[in-house]
Amino acid sequence: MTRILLLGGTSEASAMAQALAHAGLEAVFSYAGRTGSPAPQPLPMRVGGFGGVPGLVAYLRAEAISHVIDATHPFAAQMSANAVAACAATATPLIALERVPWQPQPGDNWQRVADIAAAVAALPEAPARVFLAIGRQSLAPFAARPQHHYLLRLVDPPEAPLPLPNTSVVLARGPFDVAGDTALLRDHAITHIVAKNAGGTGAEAKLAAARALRLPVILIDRPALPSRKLAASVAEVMGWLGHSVTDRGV
Ligand code: 3Y8
Ligand code: NAP
Repeated sequence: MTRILLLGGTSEASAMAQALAHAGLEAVFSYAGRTGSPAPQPLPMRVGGFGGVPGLVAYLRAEAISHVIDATHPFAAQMSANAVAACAATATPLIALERVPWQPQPGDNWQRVADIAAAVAALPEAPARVFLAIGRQSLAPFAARPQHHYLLRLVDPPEAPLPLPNTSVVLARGPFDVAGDTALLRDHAITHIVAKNAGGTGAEAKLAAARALRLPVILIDRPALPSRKLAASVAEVMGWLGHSVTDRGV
């Protein structure tokens, strides 16, 4: 009896959900509940944490989950680590739908850094205008560099005061496009971009915009993850599930 838990929150997860629904497979789409109104999905959804590894183990057993697909963001390291541990503990087959990191192209001016702290350290001393395109959860470390003006792009309006003194905030959910991101960088006279090496297409527009405007990018490498079975495409995951995406003749 196939009953799939899809750990979501990315464009790839949304594409995966379409394929599972199309194949008529029983599946549940899981969001952490980070945003106020996450995009609807063609599958039953659950929202919120499981309660660490024990909570996920209990969920897998209670819901008789037969397969787990981890299609979370490459920076959702805790969720991915918990999925590896819980699936090992319950002998539940697990596969991660993972997008490859972005690679520099001619004209890119990237400085690769290991983590958020290294990104803070990589900013110049002289006041700059920084597009801090890393969301909301990792802003506090940049308060160590209050001399810069920070452009923030958030999904929801901030509930608490922001930890940075000198900011502009735009609200947007993405996926983003190059024309929009180029206009954004120009309108805010941005001199530096800080981004996570998320990979995929939903967030890469700012890199193309930076290339066009010849702006430097401080690019944060993704955290290390425990080894698990990987798939690079929805079709590969469907093959793993023993169902071809063309199962229904599409
Ligand atoms: C709640 C679900 C889809 C999925 C769309 C992708 C693309 C647009 C680009 C920039 C970078 C950032 C951020 C980003 C992108 C997609 C994808 C992606 C980056 C939603 C979503 C949820 C989240 C959570 C949110 C984080 C934040 C990160 C914004 C929905 C829209 C910066 C990551 O306020 C907060 O707490 C936001 C938290 C985790 C990173 C952070 O630390 O702040 N994503 N993003 C998911 C859940 O609850 O489980 O609301 O509909 C999903 C998407 N965000 O179906 O089309 O696939 O990557 N998301 C980064 O890459 O740096 C924006 O602005 O250029
Ligand atoms: P994280 O730090 O790896 O996870 C922290 C905790 O949040 C997890 O231990 C789990 O709580 C809960 N959680 C995370 N993802 C979940 C999911 N899909 N379903 C149920 N619970 C989940 O996670 P994060 O980096 O904050 O990312 C949260 C969500 O946003 C994920 O869906 C991710 O795909 C999406 N997202 C993240 C980023 C990013 O930059 N981090 C970018 C785009 C999208 P319990 O321990 O209680 O189970």
